[in-house]
Amino acid sequence: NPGLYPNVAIIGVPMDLGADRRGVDMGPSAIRCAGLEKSLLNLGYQLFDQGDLVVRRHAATASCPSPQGVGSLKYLDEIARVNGELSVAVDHAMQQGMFPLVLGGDHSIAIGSLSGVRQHHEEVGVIWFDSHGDVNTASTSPSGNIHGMSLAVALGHGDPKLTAIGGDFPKVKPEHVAIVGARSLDPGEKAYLKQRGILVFTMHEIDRLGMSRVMEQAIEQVSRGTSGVHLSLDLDGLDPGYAPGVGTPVPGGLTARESFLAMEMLSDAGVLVSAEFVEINPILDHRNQTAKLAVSLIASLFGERIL
Ligand code: EXY
Ligand code: MN
Ligand code: MN
Ligand code: MN
Repeated sequence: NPGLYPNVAIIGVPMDLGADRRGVDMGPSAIRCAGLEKSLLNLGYQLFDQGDLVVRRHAATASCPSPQGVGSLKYLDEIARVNGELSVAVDHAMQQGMFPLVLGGDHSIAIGSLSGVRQHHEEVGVIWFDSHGDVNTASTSPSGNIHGMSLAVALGHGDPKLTAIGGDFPKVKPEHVAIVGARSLDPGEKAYLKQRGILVFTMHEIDRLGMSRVMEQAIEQVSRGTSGVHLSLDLDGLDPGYAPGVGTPVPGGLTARESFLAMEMLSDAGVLVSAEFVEINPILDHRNQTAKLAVSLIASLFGERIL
């Protein structure tokens, strides 16, 4: 079932400078080793694996554990540079009629993905699947880690080196975003989300309504007035029981079944134009279980069904 996009461009981004803990830079390898290619080929897709972008680490940041970066925006310059390249890579893939499937890497790479998609869709819908909101700015961030700021940057709030990537304008509008799975929001993030009326399905709503109704409403919200939807899936949206290999695990998360249902519903809606799977940390994983789960989720998103 190749669906709408028979050609898939795979773009790896071995980035971990947006997070405090090293290891998510190995995410793209882990996902490939978990059998991504075979799984998508079996579904009838043509794959164009572009390999990995180059993330520069000087000797100090390459050590493990990584030394804490400094300032309110750690490793800003390199993160901005890589996201600029990612934006171009996503843009080129879409220019060639391919579906960009971006493999992270920490969640700061959503900045480049969304900037690239925005070159092709003036109004982009976003499903932000995450235990976090990632809407901090330098002034609200408790950590200075840019992976906790990427959605705010896409909405136009952040350092100009990041918000200007791919053009100095917001890449996404607040009414075109739905966050699914939230359960760890900083005080400044709560204020940010409320102020802008952003649709957030926390675990509370998911427990009360069920994933089926939540995804119906989320898809409806992000499809209205947009020409395409981007899925930004942070594996820490799932409960650490299912996805232990993530940079910042948060208990009380989504089950595998809820997550599969979300992928199937999104796939059935036929609105998706791009996707990214981020924050897999193989160092913390058990026998690549989290990357394997990611590959299964990707297969569901690309149309795999039981019958
Ligand atoms: N909200 C916290 C911060 O900004 O530091 C934690 C962010 C973790 C971000 C992860 C990837 O989604
Ligand atoms: Mn995230
Ligand atoms: Mn997260
Ligand atoms: Mn609109």
